[in-house]
Amino acid sequence: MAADTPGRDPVETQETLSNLLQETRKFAPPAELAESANVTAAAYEEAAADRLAFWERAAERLTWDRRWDTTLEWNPPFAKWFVGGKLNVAYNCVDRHVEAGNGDKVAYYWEGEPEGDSRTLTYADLKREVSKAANALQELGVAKGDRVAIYMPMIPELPIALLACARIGAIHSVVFGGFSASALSGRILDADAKVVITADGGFRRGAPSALKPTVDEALKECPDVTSVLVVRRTGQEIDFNDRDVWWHDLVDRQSEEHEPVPHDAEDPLYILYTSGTTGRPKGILHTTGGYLTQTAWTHHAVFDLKPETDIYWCTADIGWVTGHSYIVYGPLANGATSVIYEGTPDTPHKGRFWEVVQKYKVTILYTAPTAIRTFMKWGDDIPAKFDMSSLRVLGSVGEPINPEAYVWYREHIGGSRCPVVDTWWQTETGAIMISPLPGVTAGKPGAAMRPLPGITADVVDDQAQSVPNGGGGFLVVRDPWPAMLRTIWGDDQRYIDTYWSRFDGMYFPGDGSKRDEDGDLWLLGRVDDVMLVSGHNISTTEVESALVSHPKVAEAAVVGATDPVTGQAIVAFTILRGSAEESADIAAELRNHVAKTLGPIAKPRQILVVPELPKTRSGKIMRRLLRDVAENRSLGDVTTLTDDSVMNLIATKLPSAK
Ligand code: 6R9
Repeated sequence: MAADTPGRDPVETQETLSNLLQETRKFAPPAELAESANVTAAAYEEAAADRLAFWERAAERLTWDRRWDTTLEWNPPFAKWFVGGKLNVAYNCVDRHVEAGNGDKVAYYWEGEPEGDSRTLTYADLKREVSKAANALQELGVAKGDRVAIYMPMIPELPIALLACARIGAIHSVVFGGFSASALSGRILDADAKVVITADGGFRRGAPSALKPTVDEALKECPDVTSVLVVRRTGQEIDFNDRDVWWHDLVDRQSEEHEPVPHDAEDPLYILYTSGTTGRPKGILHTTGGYLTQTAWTHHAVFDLKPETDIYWCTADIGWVTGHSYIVYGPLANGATSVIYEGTPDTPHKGRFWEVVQKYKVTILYTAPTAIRTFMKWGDDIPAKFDMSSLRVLGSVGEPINPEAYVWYREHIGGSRCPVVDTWWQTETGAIMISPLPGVTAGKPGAAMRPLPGITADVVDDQAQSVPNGGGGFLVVRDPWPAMLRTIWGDDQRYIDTYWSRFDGMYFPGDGSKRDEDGDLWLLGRVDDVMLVSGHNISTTEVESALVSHPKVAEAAVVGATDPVTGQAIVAFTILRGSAEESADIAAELRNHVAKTLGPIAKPRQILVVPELPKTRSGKIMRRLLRDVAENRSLGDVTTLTDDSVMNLIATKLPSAK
C-alpha cells in the first residue's frame, strides 16, 4: 500500500507511485474559443504574482452588502475568507439578475423523466418561488443557523429549497434521495435538523418511487424534527402525520416578497455528508462568501460560460456536491441558463441524454466518467442519431477519466471539436481545483493538467518533498482556498486528523497523482486503492485505463489481492462493449494487451468478464468490495451500493477467477 488513508493508521509506505501509462495525444483549444475565452493564460501569472489579490478580484464578481476587511485569516488549519464581508447568497444567485433586467431570462429548463413533463423557470419565477419558500420556512419557525434536512427528487423545488435556506441563513443538509432511512436519520441527528423537506416520491426508470415512507421511517429516530414539508410530485398514496405539511398548502399562500438580509461571509451555508471508505459519515461544512466566490469563478473560467448564449447542463444529482456547486450556486451566481433532468439516461431509451441535448441545444455538458463508459458500452450508433452540433465544451468529474473514454467523449459527443475539461475536486474542496482551461490548455486525454489560478496543489513523496517531473506520489494542497471546507460539523479534531495530519501544514485529499515530463498532473485514484506488486506501487487507474484502451472493453476495475509471490497481485473485472463477443481467450488477450501497454509488471493475474461493477450511488467504483471478492472474504458494508444484486452477479463468475 502506498500510504495511509485519511483517518486510518499508516500502513507500509513507499516513496513514490510507479508511472506506467504513456499518453502522447494532445488537443489544442479551438481557435475561436481561445480568442474569446473568459479567462486567458494571464490569469495564471496574475494569481502567481498575488494570490490574495486574484481571489479578491474573483470575489468582486459578486454583490456584497459590505466589503470585507481582511481577505484571509489563516490559523492553520482553520481559514476565514473575506472576513467582515456581508452578502446574501440567494440575492446573488437570483434577485440581482432580476434587478439587472434579466428577469425574463431562463434560469432552469427542467425536464422530468416522464416524456413531455417539463417546466421552465425564469429568474423572475425563481425570485418569486424562493421568496415564498423562505417565508414558508420562517412560518415553520426556521431561523438563521437552524439546520434543514432536504431529501428530494430532482424537481425544481429542490434548488428552490436550497436557495430559500440560504436566503434566511438556515443551514441546509441535503441527503441524496437514494439513501436509506438509517442513513437519513443518522444525518438528521448528527446535524440536529429541525425541519425536513421532501416529496411524496420521484420518477425513476419509468415508475414513481416513494420517498415519504423513508422519511417516516427515519423520523422514528428523530424526535426533535418539528415539521416535514412535502412536495406533491408523483401523487402516490402516503401517510400524513401531525407534523407534515404540504408544500402547496403552505408555500403557495405566502407573500412573493421576501427581503434578503445580509449574512456574514463566514456564516455557514450548508453541510454535506461524505461517506468515505471508513467510519461515520463526515458532515463537511461550507460557508458563504468564499464558497460562492470560487464556485462562481470556476464555473465562469472552466466552462467558459457566456450567460447570454450558453445552455449549460450538469447531469449530476443535486444531492452530491457537484449538483450543489455546479447546478445551483455557481451557475446561478453567474446568471446562467441551465438544464435540470430528473431521471436516468436509459429512460425511456438509451438516447435520452442526447435527445435532451438536441431539444435544448445544450452548449456545455458536464458529466461523469461512469456515464461516459456506459455510453461507450451501449454503442456509438446511439449518440450518432441526434443533432448535437450545439455543444462547445465538455466536462468530466467524479473519477479519473480513462484516456480512451476521454477520446470517445470528445469524438462521439463533442464531434471532435469540443475541448474536454477533466475537473478534479472533492466535496471538501467545494469547487474545482485542478482542471484545464478550455481556451488556454492543450488537453491530454486522462490528465486534469494544472491547478487552477489561485490554487497551490503539488505532488509530494512520502517525506513531503515535491516530486520532480516524471514522478508520482501524493496530491496535496499547500495553501488555503476560498471554497475549502471549514471543518467537519461538530468535530474539529476529526477535521485536523483526517485532512491536515498526514503532511505537516498541507491539505491531504487522499488521492494519488503523477506529474508528467511537462509538469502536468494525472490523478491516479484514492491512495488506499494503490496496489503494491513486487515492490512497485501501481495505481488502479493506470491498469484500468490500459484495459479500457482495448477495443473490446468498455469498463474495468482492478484491485490488488494478496499473493504469496508478489505481495499483491492484480485482479481485473471488466465489462465488454456492446458489440464485443466474449470469447474463450479474452482473458489472455487482455492480459497481453496490458503487458504491452504498461509493461509486464502490470499484467493482471486474473481477468474476469462481468456484467456490471459495484458503484456508489454517485457512480464511483467500489474497489473495496471487489477486493473482498478477489480475496474470498465475505463482503464488507454494502449500504452505499446502488444495486446489491451486482455482487451476486459477480460472484457467479468467481470459479473462473481461481
Ligand atoms: C466532485 C466529487 C471526491 C473524489 C476525489 C477523487 C475523485 C473527483 C476527479 C476524481 C480523478 C477527477 N475525483 N474528480 N479523480 N479525476 N477529475 O466527485 O466529489 O464525491 O467528494 O469525490 O473523487 O478521488 O478525492 P466527491
